[in-house]
Amino acid sequence: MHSFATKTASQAVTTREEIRHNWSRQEIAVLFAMPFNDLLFEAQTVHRRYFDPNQVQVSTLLSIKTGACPEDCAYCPQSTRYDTGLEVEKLMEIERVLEQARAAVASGATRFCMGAAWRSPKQRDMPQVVAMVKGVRALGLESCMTLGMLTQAQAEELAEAGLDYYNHNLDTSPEFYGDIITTRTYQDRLETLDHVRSSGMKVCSGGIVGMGEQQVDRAGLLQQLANLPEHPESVPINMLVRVKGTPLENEDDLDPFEFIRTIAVARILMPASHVRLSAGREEMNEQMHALAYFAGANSIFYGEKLLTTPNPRANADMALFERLGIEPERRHVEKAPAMPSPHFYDAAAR
Ligand code: SAM
Ligand code: DTB
Ligand code: SF4
Repeated sequence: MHSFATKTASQAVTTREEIRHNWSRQEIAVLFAMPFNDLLFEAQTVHRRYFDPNQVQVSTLLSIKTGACPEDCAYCPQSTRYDTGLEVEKLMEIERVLEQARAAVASGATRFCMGAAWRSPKQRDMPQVVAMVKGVRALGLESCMTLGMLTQAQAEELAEAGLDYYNHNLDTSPEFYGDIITTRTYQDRLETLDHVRSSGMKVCSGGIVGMGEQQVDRAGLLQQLANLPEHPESVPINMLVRVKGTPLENEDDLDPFEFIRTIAVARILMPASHVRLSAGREEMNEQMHALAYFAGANSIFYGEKLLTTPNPRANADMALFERLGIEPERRHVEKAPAMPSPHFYDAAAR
């Protein structure tokens, strides 16, 4: 294993333009074990083949139905099983959702994500959800929803309404999964992803780190995602937000460099996907954000709140972008440029 890690970085990973779906756990373990600088250099090298290294996509997130969820996800403040003091809110009126979407347009976001604390959507809620998708798209925003498990028919209904992305996370490795959730299986999650993909929507799927899992579980999560028949277009990497009242409230800190390694390995395994620095940013300083962007993260949730927990203020994110020479991505890049944008060379010449 060590001899692999000491090869030059460009020998260590994929050949140019190669997108693979057959990563072994051992190969991924080797990436995690690389010297930190080699791993980051490799991740950044791969990143530049597919993306402008100085652009980060920004999405706004809105909770359209909050709390009272019947599931038992051990990390989640919205499960009805844990006393987290959360105020329960029923499905939001369409006009209130659109007010927030207009504010997102004004703040420069290009994607608007709506999340509901459901195990899966009820048929009676579908017309309201469909109207939200249509309204958000009419404002020129890309739309994303995360509503829990979907049947094939529900996925098709959302695709038909124009929903661009569906978020459904695998959360962790198949082996660790049972320690975190018992009310739905890993296979249930894979089936929802399959329904989303076959309905023609884009897939957003990732997981959470810092839940007490081992490195082999972080490798296992990324292996599952990278070996899907098509890579998810977006891969959110959440750092656990420890919420009082949940079973994971006293979980130990994850080594920050291990978090950065996870981002870098995700970037290498899924070179053309947006890797999203998701929950947990409130606990990360500017240096940590900068390292995550260097490791290949190129998407964030933007705005003061995630679903129920705080997020850095938008102006703090923009101030950091400015200091790092990063611009918000204007639109989703279907096929990324082979070379950095002209902006990259302008910045380099300064
Ligand atoms: N109820 C739906 C579901 O679980 O599929 C959608 C909403 S759920 C809140 C979306 C995702 O948020 C979860 O899959 C999990 O990855 C993430 N999440 C929830 N609570 C979190 C926490 N405390 N820290 C980090 N990520 C969290
Ligand atoms: C995802 O992977 N992270 C977002 C989004 N998908 C919907 C949610 C993070 C939630 C963090 C805890 C909260 O704010 O309730
Ligand atoms: Fe419910 Fe989703 Fe939270 Fe699990 S993660 S308890 S399904 S809202």
